[in-house]
Amino acid sequence: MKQTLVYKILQEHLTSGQLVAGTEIGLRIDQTLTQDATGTTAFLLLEAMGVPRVKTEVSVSYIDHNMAQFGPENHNDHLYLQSIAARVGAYLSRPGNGICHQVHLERFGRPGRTLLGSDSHTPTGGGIGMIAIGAGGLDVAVAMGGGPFYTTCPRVIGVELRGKLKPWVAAKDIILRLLSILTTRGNVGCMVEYFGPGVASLSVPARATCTNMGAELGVTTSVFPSDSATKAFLTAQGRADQYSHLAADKDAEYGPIVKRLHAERDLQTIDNIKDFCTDVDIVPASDPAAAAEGMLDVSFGHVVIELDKVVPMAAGSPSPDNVSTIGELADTKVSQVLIGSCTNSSYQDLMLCAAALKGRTVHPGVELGIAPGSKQVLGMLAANGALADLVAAGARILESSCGPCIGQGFSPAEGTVSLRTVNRNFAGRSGTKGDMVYLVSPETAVAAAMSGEVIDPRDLGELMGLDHPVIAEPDQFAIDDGMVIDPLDEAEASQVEIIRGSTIVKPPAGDKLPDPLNCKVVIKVGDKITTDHIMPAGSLLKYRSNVPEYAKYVFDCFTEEGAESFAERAGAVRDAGAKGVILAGDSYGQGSSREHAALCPMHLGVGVVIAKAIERIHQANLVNFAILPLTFADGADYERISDADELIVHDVKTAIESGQSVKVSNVTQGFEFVCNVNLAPRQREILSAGGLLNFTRANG
Ligand code: MIC
Ligand code: SF4
Repeated sequence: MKQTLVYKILQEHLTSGQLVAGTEIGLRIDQTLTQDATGTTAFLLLEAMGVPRVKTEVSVSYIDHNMAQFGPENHNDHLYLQSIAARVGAYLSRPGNGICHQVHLERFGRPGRTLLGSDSHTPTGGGIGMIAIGAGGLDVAVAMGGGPFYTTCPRVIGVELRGKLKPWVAAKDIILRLLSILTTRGNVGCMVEYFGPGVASLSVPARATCTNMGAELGVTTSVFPSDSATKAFLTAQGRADQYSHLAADKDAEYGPIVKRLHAERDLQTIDNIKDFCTDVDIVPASDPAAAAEGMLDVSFGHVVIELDKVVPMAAGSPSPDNVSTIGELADTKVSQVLIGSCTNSSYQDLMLCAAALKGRTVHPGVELGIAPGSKQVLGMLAANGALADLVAAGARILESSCGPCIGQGFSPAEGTVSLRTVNRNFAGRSGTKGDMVYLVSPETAVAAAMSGEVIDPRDLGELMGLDHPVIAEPDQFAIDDGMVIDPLDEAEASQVEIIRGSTIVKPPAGDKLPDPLNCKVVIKVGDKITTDHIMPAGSLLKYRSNVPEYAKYVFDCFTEEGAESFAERAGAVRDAGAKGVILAGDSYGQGSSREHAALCPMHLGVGVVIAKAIERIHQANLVNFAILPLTFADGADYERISDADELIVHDVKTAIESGQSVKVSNVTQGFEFVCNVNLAPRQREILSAGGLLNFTRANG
């Protein structure tokens, strides 16, 4: 059978199961990546599992998120991470070396390998031909200990690229176009595979921009073939020996992919699917209740994007799929521009900005911040004079870290527009309530920095006499791994003392769920609730290593001033001997991999999440921390349940062990409803054991 590239790499790493879409498979993990905001928990859990030494080919612990260092917490984390990496045999990328995904691509990523990272943008590695997956820290800890990673064998969404991008149009515009077609919803259980004649024209950093933001589609990962562009990149990184050619079999088949969409509400998406996909077929939803609500099953073969026809795009708050063309936003006044993050901070990206800004000054109405993705990028810009051009133009050079992308500084003023090359624009993520953040390419960002408004970068020639700068890929990147600490040998490692500041608190393990489960709704939230809503980052990120403290801020964005917080309400339910319930709409838990969005609610006594749909990484994190994830059999029941209703989930044990559905009584309102139990076999075992930590301890 002709195989996709995804299936070829999966096949080579299969430890259990078969490559049948929708079924559970176990994968051998070659490499892992952690970052400090999720890494402290991952390593604390690794310690709790009693794993003395990592067993992967490469495990890298990055320090790139918590760099603001207000108070001792961040530095305490850094010292812990450095000492534990030395103890267990992991590489440590020191603060200042750069953002995990950019550095991993430059220095460690390898075609055909599997990478599991405790960060949702780990799929960036797909740009170099890896199967790179984001997961919770506990899953990554298991992989560091040599355990397989379990996931759903994917349906593969083929994205055929044809032609070549026009000047001033960038990889970011490709992925924004794809987001407008596939949206952030309904892609759980899929992986994206790029193929076709247009692939060759894209460099590895450009491909990595597409795979990075594949996370926003909600797919498990995205992958590009490994070809001469990959070889050129690896050669320029001094790693030519790590190249291997990888591609799907000729005529490999993709799809059909079915998306359930609403005939009216999703009209634009349906039109986009018709315009950009092959073999489109639209029928009423197979489920009669859904069909009655106007839902359709829209199926297609694969997506086709003609690169020549892609135009500059932007995604406006509060969702990365809220996409329009730059033309539609023309003349919008811009007060702030940020170029950086793991999406668009490569050497090529920043060289383009430097070339555009050379000899000019940032518009007086704009503050421009630039955060180079890595020490390598920053060093090269410094060496070739581009950094001086940026500084001369008035750019504020920020450190090579996540920084503003995760709300750590550089927040925009109220009521102003911020154009950012980052990948997420969830409400308030920039640190400002009611923010208006547009996700754009570096080309569009720099055009706004110069003009003070949203303009189509293709007009820069006419408006400012600026020709499109052609940035050659370097034959040789500046290679200096001095900020990476290599693993010690076993004898030396065993002597290392682990440094634990007082702000590093052992995370709680889960508990078995009672049967029947008496519970109470602590919060009712709507659709598209992201992990940023559940567990805010920004200035609170420093509490990541201290669950009891961090848990005080669960769902903080929904607490009115002076009102009881979620933590207080959940605590009261827990103290009364019941479990808390989180009630949610569609796409619950979108966004990051942060397991604190499960761990902190668990600490507060939450035992169940009932939603219309739950996103992949978050669903896995809930299970890992012994919270039962349920979905409504009939979405209409969501409307019938109110905040503070008391519920009883019946036959919990059977539901967890083998049930496909479970009966729930609403005691307060006196009715019953049914929920689906969508658990893979191994997840059932984990929940039965009271969470992954207990399961791993019991099963070695
Ligand atoms: C993010 O982009 O939201 C983060 C911060 O990188 C998270 C990880 C975290 O919350 O620490 C992610 O994407 O997984
Ligand atoms: Fe860091 Fe932002 Fe990338 Fe997350 S999305 S890893 S916060 S740069």
